[in-house]
Amino acid sequence: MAIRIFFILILSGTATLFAQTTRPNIVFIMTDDHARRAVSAYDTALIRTPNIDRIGREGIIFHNAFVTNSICGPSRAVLLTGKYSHINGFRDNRSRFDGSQQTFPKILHAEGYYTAMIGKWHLVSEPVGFDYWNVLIDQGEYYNPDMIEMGDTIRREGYATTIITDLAIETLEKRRPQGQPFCIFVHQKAPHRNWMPDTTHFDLFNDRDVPMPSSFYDDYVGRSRAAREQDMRVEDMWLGYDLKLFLNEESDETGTGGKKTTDRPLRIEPSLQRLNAAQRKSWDGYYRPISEAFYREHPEGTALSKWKYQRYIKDYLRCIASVDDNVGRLLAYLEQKGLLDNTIIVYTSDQGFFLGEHGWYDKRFMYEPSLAIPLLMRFPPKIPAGTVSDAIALNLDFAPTLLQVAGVAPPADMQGKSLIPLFRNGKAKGWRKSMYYHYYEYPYGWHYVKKHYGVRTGRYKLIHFYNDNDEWELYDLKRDAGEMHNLYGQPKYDKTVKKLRKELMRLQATYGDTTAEEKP
Ligand code: SGN
Ligand code: CA
Repeated sequence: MAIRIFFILILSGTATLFAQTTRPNIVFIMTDDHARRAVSAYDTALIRTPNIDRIGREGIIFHNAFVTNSICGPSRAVLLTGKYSHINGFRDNRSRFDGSQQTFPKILHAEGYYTAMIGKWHLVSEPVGFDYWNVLIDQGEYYNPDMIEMGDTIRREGYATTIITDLAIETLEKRRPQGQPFCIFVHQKAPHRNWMPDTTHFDLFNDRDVPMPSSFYDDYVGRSRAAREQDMRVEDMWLGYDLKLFLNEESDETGTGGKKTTDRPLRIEPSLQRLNAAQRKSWDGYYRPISEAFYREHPEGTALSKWKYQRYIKDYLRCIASVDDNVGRLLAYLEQKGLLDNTIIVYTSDQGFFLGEHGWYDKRFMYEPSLAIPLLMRFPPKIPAGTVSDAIALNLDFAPTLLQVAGVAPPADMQGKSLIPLFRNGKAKGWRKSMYYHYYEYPYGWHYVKKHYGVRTGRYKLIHFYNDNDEWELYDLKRDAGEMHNLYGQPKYDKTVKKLRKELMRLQATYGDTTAEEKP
């Protein structure tokens, strides 16, 4: 009898141990403002990102992944809760996350997962539901950032992308209890404004110009006031802060610059004061000659716009090069520790970004460059290598997907769908054919993008801008991928509009969104 009980104990102990050690781990890598076309798995025109690409090549790549509200804090709140902004309460970057609500890291933690959040947080309240957290303050700094480690603020010397990756590796190596499954969030600041590259990446892209999008000089004819009245044109970027010009006159910062009007020494922009002596030396070595050439050549008109675009896009891409290197380091670590294949690795961004399309930087609009996100996942037990999906995937889906991967049933009040049915071959019967979007940050905040909501199907997009205007836009994405021709109001599209409005109302009812100030 005693022997039998002993065996039962051993067996059940082994079973628990087995279940625990084989429950998959989760590594969720999210960058800040990484446009889909700046990942070479999607488009090779801008940059090579071999390490990010590897995740998709050995797993699945989603070609129609979108966010439900293209701005930072809101996107992160959707990730954690699996609920739309009007439900989780975080509608724009002025909000404060209610950490007492249900989140999927909290559920995983309760189910025995070790949970860690590292890097950009941007939800104002303290992280809840993590065994370990170490986050940037607000937007964070690229160089020598201050980070809050479980309540203590510590300055970390070095470059943010590398530091965040180091902390992630250190957490996996030293902090996490062995034998317990883990879920770690690696949230980079890069490539967020003001696009400060690591000193090790200055030499990239110096030998060529990056192609400018054909819509760079967009005149917004036929589109809403929202498109015309935003404040996010590359042409209006700040010369010192955004474009790293050493300043001659105070007015150079937001003016169009061009001529060196006095013989006063060129001054560096105040945000660069954080750099230590070695970083500063390297920084000055690269940017000072650029500033001197600028004042020598004083570009104007289109020459100035082109100069600004190249300065912007090259620094943006250099920040991504560093992200890619660090993704490589993290993958190599997991591989070396034998963790790679029992871990689901997700690579994504908190939203897309304009890389000069319509003349813009930033995001917020429901237009494709900011609505779409890169989304690649690797998980050999469930995802065959080389899987491609055209299905509409949303950031709303991350929470239920990752819970299900961990063997936990997603709570019924989560509004996303598990992406697991798409893992086998990128398709699933009865999958959603449309998505709902709602953006709120107006008239306060940055860039003055008017409030709007809309619906996107495989082919069409209908947007309603409201609040201080009441305008609609309709795009046929098949014929007009660049969203240059607003078809709303053309009689030939009346039927399409009617159908889309019906779908919009259906989605608003499904998700319980009564926050739109004017209903269609
Ligand atoms: C900062 C940026 C804005 C940007 C917001 C929101 N200005 O305020 O350009 O739109 O963040 O970005 S900066 O001068 O501080 O760089 S988000 O990704 O956090 O939503
Ligand atoms: Ca962002």
